[in-house]
Amino acid sequence: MKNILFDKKEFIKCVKENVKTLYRKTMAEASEQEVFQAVSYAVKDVIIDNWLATQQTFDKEDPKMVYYMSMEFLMGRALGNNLINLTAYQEVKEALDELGFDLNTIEDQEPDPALGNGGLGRLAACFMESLATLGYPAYGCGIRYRYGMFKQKIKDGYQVEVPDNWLKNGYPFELRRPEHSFEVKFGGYVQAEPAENGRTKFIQKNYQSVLAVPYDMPIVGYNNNMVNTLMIWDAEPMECFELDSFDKGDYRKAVEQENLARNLVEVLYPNDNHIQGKELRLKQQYFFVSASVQRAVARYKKYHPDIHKLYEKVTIQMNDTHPTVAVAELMRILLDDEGLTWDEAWAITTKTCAYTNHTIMAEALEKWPIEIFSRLLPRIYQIVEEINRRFLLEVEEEYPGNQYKKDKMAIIHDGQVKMAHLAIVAGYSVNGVARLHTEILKNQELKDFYELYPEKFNNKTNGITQRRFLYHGNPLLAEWVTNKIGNDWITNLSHMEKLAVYVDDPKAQQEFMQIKYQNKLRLAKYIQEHNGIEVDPRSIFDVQVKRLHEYKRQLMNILHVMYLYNKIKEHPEMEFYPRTFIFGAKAAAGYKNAKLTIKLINSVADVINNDASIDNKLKVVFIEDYKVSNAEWIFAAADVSEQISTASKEASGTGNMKFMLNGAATIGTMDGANVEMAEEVGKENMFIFGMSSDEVIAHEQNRDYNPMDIFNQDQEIRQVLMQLINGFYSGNDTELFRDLYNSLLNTQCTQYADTYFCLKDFRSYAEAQERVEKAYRDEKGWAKLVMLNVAHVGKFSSDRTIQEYVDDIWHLDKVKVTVTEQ
Ligand code: B1H
Repeated sequence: MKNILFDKKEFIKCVKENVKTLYRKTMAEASEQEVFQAVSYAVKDVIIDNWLATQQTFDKEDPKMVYYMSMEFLMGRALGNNLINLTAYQEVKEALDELGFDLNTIEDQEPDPALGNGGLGRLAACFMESLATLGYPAYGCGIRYRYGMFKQKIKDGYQVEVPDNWLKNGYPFELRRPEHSFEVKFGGYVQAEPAENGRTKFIQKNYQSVLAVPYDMPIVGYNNNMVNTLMIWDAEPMECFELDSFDKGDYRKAVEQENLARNLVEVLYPNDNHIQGKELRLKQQYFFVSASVQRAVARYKKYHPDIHKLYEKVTIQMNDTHPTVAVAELMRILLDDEGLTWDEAWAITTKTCAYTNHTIMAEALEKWPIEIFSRLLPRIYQIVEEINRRFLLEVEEEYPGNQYKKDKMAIIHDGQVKMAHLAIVAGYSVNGVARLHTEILKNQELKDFYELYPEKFNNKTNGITQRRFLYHGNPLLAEWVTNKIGNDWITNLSHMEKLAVYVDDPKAQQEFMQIKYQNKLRLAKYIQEHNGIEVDPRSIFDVQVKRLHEYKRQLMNILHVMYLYNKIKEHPEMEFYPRTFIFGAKAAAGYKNAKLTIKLINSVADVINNDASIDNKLKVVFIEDYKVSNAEWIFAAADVSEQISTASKEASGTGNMKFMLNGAATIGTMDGANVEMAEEVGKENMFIFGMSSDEVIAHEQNRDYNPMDIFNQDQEIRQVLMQLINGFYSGNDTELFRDLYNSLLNTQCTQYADTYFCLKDFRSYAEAQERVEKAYRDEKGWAKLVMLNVAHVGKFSSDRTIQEYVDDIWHLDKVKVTVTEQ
C-alpha cells in the first residue's frame, strides 16, 4: 500500500494540509512547534495503518501476549525513532529540507515524555521497542502522569525543580480510547453475603471510584510493520457513580471522587531507588494495575470461553514490586467476578505473574503499613491475608516449628505488607537484572526464598536498544559501522564483532576518532548554548551521567577532581592531559546530600573553570536537565564513562552499555553489568578498580571499616576533605558542605560514616584514572581499545535480553504483520 513517507510530494502535501487544518496557517506562518505537530500527524497516519494491521493479525492469530506492568516508562522523544523504525528518516529529512525546515530542529520541538525516573523506566522503554522489533505481541501498561519527571534548572549552583507540563501543546502520538475504560474502586468495606452456590460472595461497599481511561501510544518495530501498544491510564471522575441508597445526592462524596481522579495521576514520584511510602503512591499502583488486569482479562474473554486457561494467552511481567498488587487483583477478579474457587484462582494466578527485582537498596524495598493498605484496598487486603496464611502453612510444612523462618519470610509481618515476598510467592519467575545481582539475590537478599523455590529464580542481564542509542543518537558512527560491516547490526547487535578486524587498521582508527571528535564538537556546542561554558573538544571528555545517589558515588568523582586540582596547583610542571569532567544528574527533590553534591560540583566548577593559572588543564561542567534526548548526544561524545558505584549496589546499570556502544572506555567497579562487560571485552580493555562486592559485603557484615583511619593516614585525601569545611569552594562559608564532610567521617551524624566506601576506594580510583590518562596519550592504543569495546557490545542489546525473557519466562510466538489497504 502507499506510504506517503516515501513519496516526497505526497508527504509535503500532507504536512501542508495538516498545518492548515490544525492551525489555519500556511507553512510560512507556522511555528516550528506547529510544523512538528503537522509532521507528527503525517507520520502517525502511516503508523495507524500498521497499527491496525498488527491488531488484526493479533485478532486472527490469537497469540500469547505479555503485559509489561510498570509505574515508569521513560520513553524519550518519539518522532525521530518512529521515522528510523519506519525506515523513512532520510526521506522525511529531505522532504523537510525542501520545505525549509531542519529535521533535527523539528525533533527538538517534541517534549521528552519523561514518565520515569532513570534506569528502571528507561529499561521498560527499551524493552517495548525490542518486543516490537522482534515481532512479539506486547502491551506496556502504565500511568499517563500529567507531570512527568521534573525539569532541572541550576540556579546559583543549586538544583531547582520545574514542573514538566509535557502535554501542554497536545501530544500527537497518543490516542484516547474511552471505549476501553474501567472502574477502579478504593476504600469502603467488604460485606460477605451468601451466594447461590453455597459459597460466600464478597462485595465492596461504600467505596469511592474513578474511571480509568486508557491512552494508547504506538510502539513501532524496526522495518517489520509491527506496532505494539503502550497503554497509559488517565483517571476521570465516574460520570454516574452508583451510590448506596443512603448516599444518594451526597454532594461531598461527588466532590471527593472528582478530587481523587484529579490527584491520582497528577505527578510521577521523582525518587529513584527510594520508596516514599505515601498513600497516594499505593493508590496510583492499584489504579493502573486494576485497570490493566481488567483489560487483559476482558480481552482474553472476548476470544476464549475458559478462564482457567488464561495463562496460555496472558502473561504479566511486574517491573519491580511497584505493580505487585496485580497478583491480588487477578485473584479478586477470578474469585469475585468469575466465581472460581481459591485453588482454581491460585493455579491460574501463579502461572500468569512473574517478577523482576531491580535493586537491593534497603530504602527501595516496598513495605506498606497494614493500616494504609487495608483501608485503601479492603478486599485486596483480605486476599493478601489469605495468600499469607496459606504460604505460612507451606513454610511450616517445609521447616516445622521454625518460627524464625516464618517471621522472616511472611508476606504480612510486623504491621507491614512486604510486596517483594508477595511477588515471589505468587510469581512463577523471579529474575535479577545482571548476573552478579541475581547471585546476590540468591545467596543473600532472597536466600530463604531461593532455598524454598530454586526453580523460580533466573537472571536476565539488562540491555539497551541500539536503534535509539546508536542509529538515532550517533548517526556518524552508525553510518561508519554500516559502511564497514553492513547494516545487520541494526537488528542483531552481535554483528558488531565484525569490527574487530579493523581495530589495528590505522585508517579505520583515524576515521573512528574523527567521528568521536565531531561528536565532541556537537556536545561542546550544546554545552556552550545551554550552559554557557566553553570546553575544549581536544580534552578528554570524562562523563558521569545518571541519577544522583550516594551509592553511585558522584561525590567520589568530584573529590577526585578536587584532588587533581590540588596536584596541578602544587606541581604546575607535572604532565597532565587536559580533561573535561562532565556531570549530569537529577536529585530527588527531598534528598539532601544528593542536592548538596550538585551544589558542590557546581562550586568546584566555578573555582576551577575560573582559575587561569591552570592553563585550561581541568574543566568541570554540570549539564542541566539530563534527560533521554540530551543523553543520546552525551554518550556519543564521551571518551570515558564513569561507572563507579560501590560494588554490589548497582543492580545492573544501563548507561554503562550506552557508553560502550558509542566508543567510550569505562572506568568502573566490578558491579552490576560492568562485570559482564569486562567479560565480553576483556578486563584489560576497561579501567577496573575498587573493592569487589564480596569485600564490600564483608565490611558491611563485620562493621570493621573506619574512614577516619584513611583520613588520618593519607594527607592528600585529608586535604581534599578539609576543603569541604574550610570555605575553599564556598566563599569562606565553612558550613555549606559540612553535611557531606560528616557523611564521610562522622559516625554521630550518619549511622555509618562513609556508607558507600568513597574513601576506601579513593586511591584505587585515582590510580585507575592515571591509567586512563596514560592510555589516552597513546592515540593508537586508545583507538584500538574503544573500538574493541564497540566490537564486543553485542550482548548488551535489549533484543538479546527480550529473547531470553521470551525463551525462559514468557514463551511467546513471533507474529508477522502484512499491511494491506484498509
Ligand atoms: C532501579 C529502581 C527504582 N532499581 C524504586 N530500582 C523507585 C526503585 O520510584 N521508586 O520508588 C524507582 C526506581 N531503579 C534501577 O533499575 C537500578 O538501580 C539499575 O541498576 C538498573 O539498571 C535499572 C534497570 O534494571
